[in-house]
Amino acid sequence: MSTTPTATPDATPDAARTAGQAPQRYDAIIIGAGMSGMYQLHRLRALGMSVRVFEAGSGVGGTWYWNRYPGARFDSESWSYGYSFSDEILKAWDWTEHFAPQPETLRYLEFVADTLDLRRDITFDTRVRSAAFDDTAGLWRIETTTGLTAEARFLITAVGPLSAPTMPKLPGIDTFKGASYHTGLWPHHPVDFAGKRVAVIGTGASGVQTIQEVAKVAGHLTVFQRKPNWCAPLHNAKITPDEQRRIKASYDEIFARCRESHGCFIHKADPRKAMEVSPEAREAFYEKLYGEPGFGIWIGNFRDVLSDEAANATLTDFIARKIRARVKDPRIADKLIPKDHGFGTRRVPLETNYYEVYNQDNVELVDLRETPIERITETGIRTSDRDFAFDIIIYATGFDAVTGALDRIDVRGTGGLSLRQKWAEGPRTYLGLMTAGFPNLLTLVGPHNSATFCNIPRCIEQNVDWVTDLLRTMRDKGLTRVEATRDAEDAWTAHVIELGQKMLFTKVDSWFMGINSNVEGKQTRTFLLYSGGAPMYREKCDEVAARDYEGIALA
Ligand code: NA7
Repeated sequence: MSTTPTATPDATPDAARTAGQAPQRYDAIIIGAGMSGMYQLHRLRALGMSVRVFEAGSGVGGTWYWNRYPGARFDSESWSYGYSFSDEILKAWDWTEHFAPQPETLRYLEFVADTLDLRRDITFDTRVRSAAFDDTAGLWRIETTTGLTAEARFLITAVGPLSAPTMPKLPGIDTFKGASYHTGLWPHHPVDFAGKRVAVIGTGASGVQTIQEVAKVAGHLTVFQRKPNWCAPLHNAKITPDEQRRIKASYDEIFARCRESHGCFIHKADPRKAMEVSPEAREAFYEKLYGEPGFGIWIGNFRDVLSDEAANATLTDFIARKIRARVKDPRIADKLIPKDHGFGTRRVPLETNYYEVYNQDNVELVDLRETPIERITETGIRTSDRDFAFDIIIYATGFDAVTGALDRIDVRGTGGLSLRQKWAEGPRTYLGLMTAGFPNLLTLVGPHNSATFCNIPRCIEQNVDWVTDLLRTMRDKGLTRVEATRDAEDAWTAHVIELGQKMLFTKVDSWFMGINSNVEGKQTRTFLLYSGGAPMYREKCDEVAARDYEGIALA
């Protein structure tokens, strides 16, 4: 597949010298130069620590570096998404759209890297293959795919929750003679769809964004849908100069509002329950939310629509009617309406004219539950029903979520304990930031961490600030080893699972539940998120710190 971006080695001279030689020693190693790795580097450098970031890509940006597929953009309001910690950056950066497209977000992150002079401590084009803790020396040693080795007291993973792309398990993928791409490994060169026969497999958030864009120019687009998702309108718009001024003047309020809301979005759940209001008032409220930008319909809705089945059914029915009204052919509309889960119980893709795409003559929907794909052929895709010919196949088939990027590194704790094995039945963590048996390992945006269900930079800043405070405390007290206790880990894991049971998310298969049909061992539901909300999570983290890092053995 022509999916891997061209690698331009950009390793620093210092790190390059370590290839085949004695490992370079740092105070901390960070894996990943996305939003969390960049900010963590900045904070630790300010503590006076020596830090090296290893990044698989050729540039900064993580998610926004890799996901260059057509139509990729925020579902968070741009002005609520950027880093909040630097007035200089906030003042200097102008978002052009309320929901910025990927190229703009990547430019923003490059601008941050320049402003903070981050690149000098990042080794690019270098994927960490293994990390092992040497108990005697109290050091993490890492090996990379380029042969570099390095060691550090602390290992901080900033690998992202959706960064391990997965291809479908289908025979013949390598035999296809046309071009094929995974949305999460999109090439850096432009891809021309004009007049081409294009297939998209997958209808999650990435598939929906891709489909609505490709449908504008493709000669013919065939969408291969296994399960439909409930989508809602994005209502994006350009930011006017007046709005720009207002945004810049109100960052404090914007971030304060985010801090108070469950997922750190500007949308706060309505304090009412769905059944407390009349059917007319309910319908009017749903209509209002459906007409507003962003995730309001999902997370700014009645407070019980994601936890109470009857409440959820009213919203689900409303959205189903919207889909029927927007898609002309009732049989196609029916295929686009999920029957096995309610609205919002899986990640809601936000869309712009997505449903109208299926009214176009150049677009066809193939329901894989009726006619499954049998194989990829030299010329296209064979389903149980027929052979399709394509010039381009796009795999929008998602990621091995949250734990997947960590699973791809051979992480070994004390006594050679493998993280992959420890988490084989589901992750066990303390605060989603640590796991017993792996001293001095800190997992930013790890499983069971509120950052996995969040307007993510808001939670990233919390994660990084907390970790930085921990390392500063350790330095000030002359401590060198930090590890979650088994008891604390057991209690946190039980707390995460108990909270999850109250939510409808946990009754449905999705990446929230660690389900990925293309990855062995990921067919059993295990809740990967933290559903207590960012404010409660923050409070718990702060309590732990205030109680001298309760539940954490410091030595
Ligand atoms: P998702 O949301 O995991 O979606 C993946 C899609 O690919 C989904 O529709 C899957 O269908 C489909 N899929 C996966 N494997 C196959 C096979 N083998 N055959 C057919 N269809 C398949 O990933 P996205 O990249 O869209 O979004 C991930 C997150 O990134 C998103 O939630 C945002 O937070 C950003 P299924 O539902 O499993 O039947």
